[in-house]
Amino acid sequence: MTIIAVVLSCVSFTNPVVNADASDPMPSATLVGSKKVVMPGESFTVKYGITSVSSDVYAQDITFEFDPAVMEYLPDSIRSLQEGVIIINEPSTSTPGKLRVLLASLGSQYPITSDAEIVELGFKAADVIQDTEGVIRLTQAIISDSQGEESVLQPTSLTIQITVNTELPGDLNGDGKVSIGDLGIMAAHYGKDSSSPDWSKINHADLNKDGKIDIADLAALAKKIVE
Ligand SMILES: [Ca+2]
Ligand SMILES: [Ca+2]
Repeated sequence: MTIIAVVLSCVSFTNPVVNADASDPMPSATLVGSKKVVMPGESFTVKYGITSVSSDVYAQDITFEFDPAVMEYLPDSIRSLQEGVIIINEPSTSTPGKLRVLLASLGSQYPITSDAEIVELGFKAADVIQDTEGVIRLTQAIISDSQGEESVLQPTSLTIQITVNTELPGDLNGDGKVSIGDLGIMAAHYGKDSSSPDWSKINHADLNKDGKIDIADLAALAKKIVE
């Protein structure tokens, strides 16, 4: 009797992982705001930078766009954050909502060779009357190396939330206006005073700040409603 042993040999083929050229990522632009949330009329700054550059950068042509009804660029606020890199033009504000900036390195000792924050610009939120989102878009960014080889950066954008302070006297429900809804809240707390357990939550209905919610507050609120 012959025992035939069949040896199955399992050969596993390991597929080499095809690396999508991760060593050469696309050069990109970055925008970072000094604040995420501002109040109407408040100033803030935005920093423009580049990441993943593959060759030395000597010149840059960048264009920012934003809604001029929501924010404005503060003239003369732009400044370089890199030694030896200058802003050649004070960006024109003649086209509202659009800024084009040209940057250049001053000689072969000042190229940008790695991730860097390059310029800072000042903006001011408009006096909006309701919460608004302001978006600053980098719509075009072209960089050049020493050989005149141009590269287009991936566009990017930055969103700034403009939040209206609703501390309007008499606006008890926080909807930005004084109306009958506020009177409803006040009426529900009528007669309460500083000894009431929930006073800290409702004392904004004490319009004349005398420590009690009474007919004088109702009358004051009624006057604001019909004004
Ligand atoms: Ca209200
Ligand atoms: Ca009162």
